[in-house]
Amino acid sequence: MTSTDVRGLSGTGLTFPPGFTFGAATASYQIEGAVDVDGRGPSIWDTFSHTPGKTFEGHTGDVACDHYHRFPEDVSLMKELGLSAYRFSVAWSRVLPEGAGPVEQRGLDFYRRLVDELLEAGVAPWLTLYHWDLPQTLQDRGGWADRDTAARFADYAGVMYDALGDRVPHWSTLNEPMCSSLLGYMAGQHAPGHRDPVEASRAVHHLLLGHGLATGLLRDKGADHLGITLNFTPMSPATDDPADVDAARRLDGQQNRMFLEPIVTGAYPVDVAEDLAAAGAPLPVEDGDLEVISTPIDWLGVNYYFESTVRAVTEPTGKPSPWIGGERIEDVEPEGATTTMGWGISPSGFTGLLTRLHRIAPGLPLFITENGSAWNDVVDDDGQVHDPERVEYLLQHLASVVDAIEQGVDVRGYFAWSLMDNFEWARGYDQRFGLVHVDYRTQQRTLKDSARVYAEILRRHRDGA
Ligand code: IFM
Repeated sequence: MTSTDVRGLSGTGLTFPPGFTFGAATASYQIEGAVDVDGRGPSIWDTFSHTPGKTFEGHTGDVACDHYHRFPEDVSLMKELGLSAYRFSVAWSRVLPEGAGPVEQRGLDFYRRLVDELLEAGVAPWLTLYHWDLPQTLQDRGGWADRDTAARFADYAGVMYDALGDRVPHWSTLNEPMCSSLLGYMAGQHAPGHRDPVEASRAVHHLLLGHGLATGLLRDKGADHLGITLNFTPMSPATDDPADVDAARRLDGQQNRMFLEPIVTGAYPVDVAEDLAAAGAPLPVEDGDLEVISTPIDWLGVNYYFESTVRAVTEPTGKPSPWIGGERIEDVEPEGATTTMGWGISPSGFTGLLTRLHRIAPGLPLFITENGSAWNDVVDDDGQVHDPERVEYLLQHLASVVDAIEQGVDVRGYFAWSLMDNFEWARGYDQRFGLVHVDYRTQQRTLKDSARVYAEILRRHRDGA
């Protein structure tokens, strides 16, 4: 892609409302490295990634992108791209090495320096308190299956707000509680690697409870731009056979509605609560919990990657499943091209999702907190990284956001996943989602073509072109 090609974007029709936020996102364990530095305590992802057989070729986040030491360079890249915002997460065990108790000032100072650097560069910090790296000490006491973890999360949120509330305007409690609960405690594909429906159902509820407690506390401390990020996957039945239709209902319930509805309506969907109870894993709701969980938020973070088609099968699939009571449901292979994650590409599903969310929660502004794709990126002989598939994915999905806005959906921002290639959890460094290529041997950063395209879109938006 040459600069002339990039300038040829005028035909894309990508016009966003004034003030629209454009950013990129990362997460602590995926980029920071420095796991033994400055008093950081271990998290469940240290334990999991160091357990043989859990991640691709035994990859760990020990070094990752070494962002802990290289953040000034990374912030310079953000400035060069013209990002107006940067979404990052805090490693709880850097700040509270045991999850609770003494604060590690050196860990807190790292985030202070990062925030200062961002502000200096004119990039607004969007802070996520929890992106999956639970302190191991709390897991040893039961993790998210234990109700007390919700209270510990709120305490940690308070520590962070006291330290950074004066300089960080945008706060988010959790990233994708679906993954923390159902991938971590049901499918066992993520830390802590358990396969227990009762623990999984408890983790769902306690994550949401932690979100509500933290939201209330931060609000009392003065936060006025508070949200949560949920990951949504539209689910369709493979056929109109009632068994397939019911499979799609169940998975839509556990993937999408089970997390959204308690927050925006103050109740779990009745059918989902019944499914979980029938599977012997009832949601452990106590009096008053749903009032806490539905503490008002100011915005909803939406992560979207792909749509799923599902069908019912007569025998259990025998594969680890994130779905409670979903042993007889399987995914249908996506049609057409897939990313290297094996995910289908469906920009129209994105518009459909956004209009649906707007119908369910009409007054709630939406921010796309993650969207992106993984491809086999290499640094070419010309020293550049040509990633036409990611460019196309980006343009198509931005167009879907524009479509949704034109249909009246209140979308206020878009964060690309991810700023740079990083540790893709159980898939290790095998999957590259970045706008910026990272050579993990040298830590050299190289802007991909998609980064240049994104920068050009942002420039045109800023200039009102
Ligand atoms: O890398 C992850 C991120 O941590 C959470 N959302 C999905 C991304 C791609 O799998």
